[in-house]
Parts: sequence; structure tokens; C-alpha cells
Amino acid sequence: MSLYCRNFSNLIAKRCFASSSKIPDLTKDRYPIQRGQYAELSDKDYAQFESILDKNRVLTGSDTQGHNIDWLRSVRGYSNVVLKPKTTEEVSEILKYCNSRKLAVCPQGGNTGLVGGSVPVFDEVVISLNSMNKIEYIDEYSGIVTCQAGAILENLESKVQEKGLCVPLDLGAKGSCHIGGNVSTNAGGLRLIRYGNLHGSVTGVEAVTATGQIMNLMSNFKKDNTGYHLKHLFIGSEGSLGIITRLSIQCPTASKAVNVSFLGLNSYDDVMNTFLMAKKELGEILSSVEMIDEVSLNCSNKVFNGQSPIDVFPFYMLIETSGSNQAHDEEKLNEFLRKAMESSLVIDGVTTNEPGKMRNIWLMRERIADSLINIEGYCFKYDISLPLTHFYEIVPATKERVGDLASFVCGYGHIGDSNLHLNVACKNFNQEIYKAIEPFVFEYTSKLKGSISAEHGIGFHKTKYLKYSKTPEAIAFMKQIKELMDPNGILNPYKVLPL
Ligand code: FAD
Ligand code: 2HG
Ligand code: ZN
Repeated sequence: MSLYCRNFSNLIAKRCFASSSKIPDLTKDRYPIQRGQYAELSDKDYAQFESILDKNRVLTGSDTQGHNIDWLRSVRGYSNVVLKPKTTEEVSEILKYCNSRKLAVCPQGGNTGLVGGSVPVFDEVVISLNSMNKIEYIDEYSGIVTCQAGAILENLESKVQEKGLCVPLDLGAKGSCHIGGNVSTNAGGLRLIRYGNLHGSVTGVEAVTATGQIMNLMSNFKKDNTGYHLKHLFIGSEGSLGIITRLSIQCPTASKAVNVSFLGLNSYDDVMNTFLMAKKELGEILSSVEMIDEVSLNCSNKVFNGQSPIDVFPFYMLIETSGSNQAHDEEKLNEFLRKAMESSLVIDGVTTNEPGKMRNIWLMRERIADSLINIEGYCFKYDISLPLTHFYEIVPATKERVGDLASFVCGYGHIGDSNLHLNVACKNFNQEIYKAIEPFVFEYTSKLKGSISAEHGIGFHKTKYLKYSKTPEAIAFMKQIKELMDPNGILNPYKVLPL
């Protein structure tokens, strides 16, 4: 074990756009789906939108293109209008009008979602939260922060940092995703092991329902047991029950002492046992435990000209500690690493508390998703929860199943939360490989009693597979809730629930 960090100067590299400019097929052509019985936009509708918003916040024509294609370039709608409200009242007016006209709408945050939920399937009206980005109030005593839903996660993080706080959520898309999009997807991310999911951290939500009703469920307290906990219906419902316009979130105190270790291991069993040891030895200071396989790391470093600080291994782990006393944390971390190496679980590694070096190690991890969609023409993504004793088996099983149809198959993810990211990269989307992978991956997951979506959600891509994780009774109840809250079915149709 080398307890030092090598020079990372060439790690920060330019993004590779080689295949990223590819425009996907229209969703309606790629998938067997029919447009619902919604109205089509007329001149009168454009005029009405312009009377609710000013003219430059009603985008049409080529200005709508980026809003029709998802980050993965896996789906494409053909909406001709993007609305950019600035206030909750404007969102309410828009929805009231769309509901009265039976115009379908697609709520959109930073458009970084990975399940095809954030763009229209057909010609739905896009309601972009981009202009609702005010950070309204930071209560440094309670740590509760109130903001509009369109605040970009990274901007929110910078603002709360000024008060010695941190957002209890971090993910590779932080430069573009909105906090409202994060809440709508119940995003997990890199530190869920420390801070839990957003159902716990979000103290209040303001949302507009399909009929334009403003539901003020805001609260500046962690403790509020008054009646049914309605805010949870909006957290993770992916824009299908309402549009989140504002929210309050509990931000913990930022840690004074942070350390990052990057470790090389020989087998998945060693990864699992190192995780167990990390939990026992590091206890309350453990703030992230990520696993990366060799193919995933290679891809990130190849696309971004990165360089691993250690030799090549079949598996890597990124372990982060966050606490309040550097000497204490370092002592614990060193003791853990000594034990892990003595028992031959960890073969090599580096550890650092220098901000630049920690950032570079994190970049290698955070850029995997981006590298996987840029190295080949297409990437199938699965974010599944699996029991740790069977966590990695699905990677070789999928590899065997797809054979030469794929360029490569890899696995990485939030092992600290039992969440694997299985990725299958290939030259182009095609029916043969699609049918080889789905429903295979979901059946495999279901047999192990896993979840077919650990964090990205159901979106457009997984509606027909919801049954692998939820009973018919649960799905029927979800449909009843949807009908109650959105009687005309205008909010993000074709998403979340099976048709
Ligand atoms: P969008 O993509 O715009 O929308 C996502 C869904 O939420 C859509 O269904 C949309 O209709 C709905 N929606 C958006 N805003 C609102 C709103 N205000 N009200 C109602 N509905 C709304 N996810 C994780 O969980 N963990 C990760 O570690 C992670 N890492 C990622 C890394 C990268 C590089 C990328 C590209 C994505 C990653 N994601 C991750 C996916 C993740 O779901 C999103 O990045 C994020 O949570 C979505 O936020 P967004 O603002 O981009 O929402
Ligand atoms: C991550 O953890 C994201 O980086 C993306 O959730 C996962 O690329 C993926 O499959
Ligand atoms: Zn993830």
C-alpha cells in the first residue's frame, strides 16, 4: 500500500464528443407506443401561453430541440413548445389551462434523468423549471434551506457551503440537475450511505397539481406529524402527480475532515468483505463506499485521459470518510487499511486528504456515466438493488447472454447502498440486443428479490417492468392515486405506470 498520491495533473481532460452528437430515433418510431387522446396545440394555445408568460419565455421551433432529447440520447419527442415559468402562480395558470384543454405536459428539470422521463414522448408541452432557480432562505441554525425547484444542485451546494453546510446529496450530474429534479426522482447518489434518501432530508414541498391547485406542503421542521404525509407522494413520482415548484431541505453541517482512499482488489468477494470491514472499523465517519470494475474505470480514464493512481485491478473501491477531527479520522482510516491489507483483501491503494487529489479521484468515478455513453454509439443502463452476496454475478451473466452483440458489459456503483449500475455498451440501439437484455435483467433482479430501479426511477423505459418490483395490487393502487390527482392524465403521460 502506498499511502501517498501520485501526480494527477493529466487527469482533468476534455470531454469526448465523438459520438455524443448522434440524434436518436423519434421515440414513437423506436418503441411500439400510441399517442393518447390529447388535444393538439393550436395558435390560440400559443397566444394563451404568451399571455401567461412573456413572449421570450415561450420557446418554439429549433429552440425546443435540446428539450426533446434526453441526456442519454435514448429517446426523442417532437414537442414544439417549451414554457419557462418563473413563479408558482405561473405554473398553476399553465396547468389549469392545459388541463382545461386536455393538453399533455412534460415537466422538465435539468434533463439529466437516465430513464427517458424528462422529455416528451410525442408532442407534450414541456414545462421547464430552468427559470425557477431562487435560493430563498438558509437557516444556519436549523440547517433548513428553502429554494425554488429549478435551483441547480451545484449552485445550491456552493450557497450552503458559505454557511458551513452541505446538501445531503451529491451526484455526477450536479452541474446541470435541479434540486427539484432530484426530489422528483428521489435521486440517491454518492453519499446516501451517510445522509439517507430524500424522503428523509426534504422537510417540505410546494407542488402544483394537474388541475392547477397549489399544494403548500412546506415545513421548516424535521418534526411535523400533522395528518397524512402528502409530500412523499411528490418525492420520487417523476412528475406524474404534480410539478414541484419549491422545497425545503435539511442540510447537515459540512465535515471539517475528509479523506478519500482508492483501493485495488482482486475479486468481488474481497470487495464485499472490505465493505464489511470498513463499516466495522470506520463506523460513523464512513460517508461513501463505491465499487468500480476494471472495464468501467478503463472507460472513464480512456475517454477523459485520466490516469489511475494505482495499478490495474479487476475491482476498485473508493472509500470516503467525513468527520470533525482529522487526526482521529486518519487514525481510524489507517487502522482499517492496515487490517484490510494484512488480510489480503486490499492489494494496493492510495489515500489522501488534499482537496485537489480527492477531487481527481472522485472525477474518475463521477465521469464513468458520461464516458460510457461517449465511447460507443449506445449504452443500455440498469440501476438495480441486489443483495450483496449476489451483487456482481449479473455482470458476467449479462455478458454471457449478449455475447458479441455488445461491445462490452460493465458494473459499478454504490455498493454501500446495495445499488449496482449495470451497463451494456454497443455500436447502435438495435432490437436484437435490446431483446437479449430486457426482460432478462429485470427477471434476474426479481428472482433475487432486488429492485429494478434503485435510484434512477421508472421513467419511460421501465414502465412495463414495474411488475417485477411491485405487486398487481400496489400498481392498481398507484393508478387510483394517479386518477385522483390527475383526472385527465395530462402529467407526464406514458411514464412511471404501465399503460
Ligand atoms: P430531469 O432529468 O429533468 O427530470 C427527471 C424526472 O423528474 C422527469 O420525469 C421529470 O418529468 C421530473 N421532474 C423534473 N423536475 C421536476 C419538477 N420540478 N417537478 C416535477 N417533476 C419534475 N441519479 C441518482 O439517483 N444517483 C446518481 O448518482 C446519479 N448520477 C448521475 C450522473 C450523471 C452523469 C447523470 C447524467 C445522471 C445521474 N443520475 C443519478 C440521474 C438522476 O435522476 C438525475 O441526474 C437527477 O436526479 C434528475 O434531475 P434533473 O433536474 O435533471 O431532472
Ligand atoms: C452514477 O452513479 C449514476 O454515476 C449513473 O447513477 C449510473 O451510469 C450509470 O449507469
Ligand atoms: Zn448512481
